[in-house]
Amino acid sequence: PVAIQREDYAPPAYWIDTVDLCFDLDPAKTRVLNRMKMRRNPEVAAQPLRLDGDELNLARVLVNGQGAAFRMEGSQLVIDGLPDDFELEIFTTCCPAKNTKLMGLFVSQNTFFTQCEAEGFRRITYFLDRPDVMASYIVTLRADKAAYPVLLSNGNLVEEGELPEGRHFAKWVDPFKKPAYLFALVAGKLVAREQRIKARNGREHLLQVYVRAGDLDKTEHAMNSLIHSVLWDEARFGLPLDLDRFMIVATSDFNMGAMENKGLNIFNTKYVLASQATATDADYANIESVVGHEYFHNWSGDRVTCRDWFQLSLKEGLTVFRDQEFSMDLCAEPSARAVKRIEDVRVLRTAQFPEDAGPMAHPVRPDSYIEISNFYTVTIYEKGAEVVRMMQTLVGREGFARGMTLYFERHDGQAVTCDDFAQAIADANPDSELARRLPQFKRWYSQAGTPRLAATGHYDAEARTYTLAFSQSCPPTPGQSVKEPFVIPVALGLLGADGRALPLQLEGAAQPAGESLTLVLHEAEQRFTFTGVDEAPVPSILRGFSAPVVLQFDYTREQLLALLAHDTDPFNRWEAAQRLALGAALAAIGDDTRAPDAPVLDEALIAAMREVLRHPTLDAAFKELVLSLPSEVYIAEQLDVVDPQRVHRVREAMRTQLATALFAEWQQAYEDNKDTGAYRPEPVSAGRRALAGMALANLCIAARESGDTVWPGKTLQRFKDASNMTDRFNALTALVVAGHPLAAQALARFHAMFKDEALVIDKWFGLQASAPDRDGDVLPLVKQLTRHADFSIKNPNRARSVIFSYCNANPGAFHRLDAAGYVWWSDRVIELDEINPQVAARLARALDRWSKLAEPYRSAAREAIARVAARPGLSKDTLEVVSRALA
Ligand code: HT7
Ligand code: ZN
Repeated sequence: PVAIQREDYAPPAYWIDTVDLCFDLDPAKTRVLNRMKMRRNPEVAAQPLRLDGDELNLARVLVNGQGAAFRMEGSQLVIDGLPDDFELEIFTTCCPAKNTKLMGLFVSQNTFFTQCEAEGFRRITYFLDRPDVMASYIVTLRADKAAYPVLLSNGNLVEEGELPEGRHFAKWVDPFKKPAYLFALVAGKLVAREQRIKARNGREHLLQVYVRAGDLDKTEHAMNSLIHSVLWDEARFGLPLDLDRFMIVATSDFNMGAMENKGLNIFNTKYVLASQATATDADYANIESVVGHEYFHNWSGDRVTCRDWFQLSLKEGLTVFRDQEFSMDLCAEPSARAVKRIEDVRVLRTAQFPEDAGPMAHPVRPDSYIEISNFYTVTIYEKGAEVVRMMQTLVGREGFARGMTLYFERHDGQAVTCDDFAQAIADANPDSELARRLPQFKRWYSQAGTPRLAATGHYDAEARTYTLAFSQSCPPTPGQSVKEPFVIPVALGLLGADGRALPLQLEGAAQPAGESLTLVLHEAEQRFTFTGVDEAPVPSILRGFSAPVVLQFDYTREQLLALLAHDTDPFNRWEAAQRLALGAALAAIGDDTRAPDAPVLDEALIAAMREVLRHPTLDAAFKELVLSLPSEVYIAEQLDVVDPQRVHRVREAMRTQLATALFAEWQQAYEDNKDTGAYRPEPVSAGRRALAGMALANLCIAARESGDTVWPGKTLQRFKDASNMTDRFNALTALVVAGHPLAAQALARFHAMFKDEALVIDKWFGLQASAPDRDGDVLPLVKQLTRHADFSIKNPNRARSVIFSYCNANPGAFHRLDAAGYVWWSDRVIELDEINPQVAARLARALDRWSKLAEPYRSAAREAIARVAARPGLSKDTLEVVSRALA
């Protein structure tokens, strides 16, 4: 397969002004009549028209109503000798029932859905399937009325009626031009929750959430999230809803989370359906943020879209930033905002940092790809959001809002680039550090890899100065051996020995800053001196995680304990605990003489954790985060050579130690937080449920060690009595994680209770596949789960719940000395590749970091990847991933 290069971008040779599509929907053979008004792009040298197609049956091609000569070049339909303006009519058929790739037009539970981003529209009809070709769409859907009573597409319903033989039709007109990737249709037996709202600007809208009949009672939260999203975007950025009707439709077969088709968002059921009996607090929070994310795309993605797919982060990074801000702004308490920020950083560091250090590392704006679906990554999304966040830090919140206004004014209705976005934010803030250093700032778009920011502090007691010296570097990544310095905003404060914030007077600055200030680094090495510093301070650097870098500062344990006890910046307070726990883990992992049951955490750290757990004013969600140990993946990332079993054993030892040493505190935390009253999925009570769940898990682990049966018994009772899924699932998890014999009956009961709730059964599978390994028992269990009557590898959610949970979320069970986990992984990648290459390629990434593994894991992992790569007929999706891994 050939790699597409960003540098090769050329504008299209033809434009499509209007598209009139008529579908005769039939699962076995859907007929698609596509009539386009097209014209030559006068700015491009004359050339044949090349239309993209994929797995289509072509029946007819007419140019201006006449049969036309055409030829096929690979999958492209090529027509020569076209006039400057013409009408092109193409008639094709396709088979949605056999579409297991879930791209283009497919059937799920007797309902038709589409997925066109990035290149799915070409599986529906021949087209200029690229985001810079924007057209007006008129869509007519025809189908059997009894089987498909609801017929939906983008925009407004302008006509509907009956047809002979029990069929009916609906005609939709989208008032906005759009690229093909935003096209959508849905047809099936669906019901809708409806809400009419009046926006701040007075315009009325109809909001609809479509689901299968039995699920209507689980749509209230999605609808509320949508209403909040509409109001928030108007209030925060002045961006109103531009449609009379905005629809969300849920499907249980979907490759990703959701899709922002104009006016007709299609969602994975996982991000729509919630009731207190079936969804956890995390599910509720995810629904809020994904509904927000897709809605915010209506401007950042739909009104202003990407010129080409290399610019994907233009819409995805910006929209993740917007959904993160949305979720934070919905938090009533400032502490809940901080918790959300910590959670977002945790995702970045455990998923994006490894990506940036591995074979799939790529810049936020990549330079080349073989299969664009492989680039819907945490780098494009989460790191892209951090780049936008740094822009906001550099221009201020109001300045950023001004920049957004300018961006949408300048580019409404256009397909643009990441440069255009950064330019608009800078132009709206000409006196900002961003505007001053824009070309350098944009290295965040062009250079891959996570920068290392090394800092040292020097206190001069005589001169009463404190000097911070910074040096930045960035490791090489595939295709980029040398990196230039980045612009790095570093928010910081200084603490005195008693925890007080020290005043900040930067040498050379006219005014003292408050308790926190932001330095803007731009050179490889820079020093900053603070004057009037009366004591050796503890520096709190990179507050709020002000840049996506690895901060290397040689904190003493005492300094970290001081930050954990006193920092007013919640992020760095949490970070101090993470550093302490990480330091202990790394020391134990590196100690070859360590006895298997030797303690890992020292008394001072346990005492500090005890303080946090007992703290009278800290909120529960924050406590839960501080008490959460760094994940095995995060610990492994800090090592040059990883023995996954050793990492697993050390982390388990830490967990057991925290569970037993803080037994009394866990009991208290459980008693204090177990009753949260009538269920409300908001951050404060969710935090209390999370802490109660963590306490229960620790109490069950401690009970395992002591032989106590009281807490496991109480946990089983809690599992049975719970009035919401969060409490029930936390209790079940506590029994499973502790490996208690009562887990088996709880799991059986859970399955029986929820056998008809697919999303809950996904949890049931996922929990077992991610359970801690005891003597290699998880792989046989996972194999057994794939033979369970409820398992289907064709359903992406179910495949993820078993296969991904095992391969990606259970390193202690996956990395086996006998390599059986890797062999099983390679079999599943190969099996999935024939069904759904996108899902297969995601799974193929589970061994991205193979070259860091210690022997014998390293050789065995390489062999398993090579086995996949050698498979004849592999999709380009999977081939790109495994080839990069082996390169
Ligand atoms: N923009 C959406 C991307 C998406 C997608 C991409 C490839 C294959 C299937 C897909 N489904 C949705 C999702 C989003 O970021 O909002
Ligand atoms: Zn998105």
